[in-house]
Amino acid sequence: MSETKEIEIMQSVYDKNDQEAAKINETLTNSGIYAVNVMGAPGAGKTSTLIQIVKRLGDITPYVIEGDIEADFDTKHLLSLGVKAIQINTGGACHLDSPLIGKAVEELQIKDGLLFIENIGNLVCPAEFMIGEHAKMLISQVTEGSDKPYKYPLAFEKADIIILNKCDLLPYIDFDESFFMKGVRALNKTAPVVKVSCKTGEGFDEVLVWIREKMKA
Ligand SMILES: Nc1nc2c(ncn2[C@@H]2O[C@H](COP(=O)(O)OP(=O)(O)O)[C@@H](O)[C@H]2O)c(=O)[nH]1
Ligand SMILES: [Mg+2]
Repeated sequence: MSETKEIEIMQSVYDKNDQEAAKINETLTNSGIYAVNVMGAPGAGKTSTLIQIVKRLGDITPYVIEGDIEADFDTKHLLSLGVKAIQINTGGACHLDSPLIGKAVEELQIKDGLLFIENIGNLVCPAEFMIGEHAKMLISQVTEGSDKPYKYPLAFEKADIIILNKCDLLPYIDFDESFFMKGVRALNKTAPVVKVSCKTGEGFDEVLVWIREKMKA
C-alpha cells in the first residue's frame, strides 16, 4: 500500500513571498524609503487618501505603486499631480505579492522618501501577503458598515493605522461607531484609528503626525 503524504503548499507559497518581502524591505530601508501597504475595499478611498496625504507632505518625496486588476486611472491622476507613480495590473489576481513589488521597485529607481503601495481593492487577501512594507494602512469607510472588523478580522488585526474615511457622510447613514471600535479593539489594541474625510480634509493632520513619527523612528 502506498503511504499518504501531506504537503503544505500554502505554507511554502507564503514562505517564499515573505523571504522576498524581507529582501525588498531591506533594499527600501537602505535607500531611505519608508513603505506603506495601503489596503481597503474597492472604493474605500485609498487613492483619495493618498492624494490628501501627498498634498501635506512638505519636503518628504512621495512615490506610489498602484495596484489594480485592470486600468490605470489612479496612476494617471497621481502623475498629473506630479507624483512619481507606477502601475501594476494583476490581470485578475486579488492582491499584490513580493515578486510584483520587487520588479516595480527596481523600475521606479527611488531614493529617500515615502512609498505608498496601493493594494488591490479587497479586504481579504492583501492582509495575508507581506510585500516589503514597513507599515500597513487600512482604509475603512463609514459607508461599508460598522460590522467590518468582525467580518474581515485579519485586515484590522494586521493594520498599523486604521483610517475611517467618508466621515462627511455620517449624518446620512447608520454607522455605529462604538460597535466598530469594539470590534477593532478586540483585534488590535494599538493601531490608531483616525476619522477622516477626503472631501473636507478633516483628520489628515493627525495622519501626517503618524507618518512623520513613523519615518523618524
Ligand atoms: N463623500 C465622500 N466621498 C469620498 C471620500 N473619499 C473618497 N470618496 C469617493 O469615493 C470614490 C472612491 O474613491 P477612491 O479614492 O477612488 O477609492 P479606492 O478605490 O479605494 O482608491 C470616489 O468617487 C471618491 O470621490 C470621502 O471622504 N467622502
Ligand atoms: Mg484607487
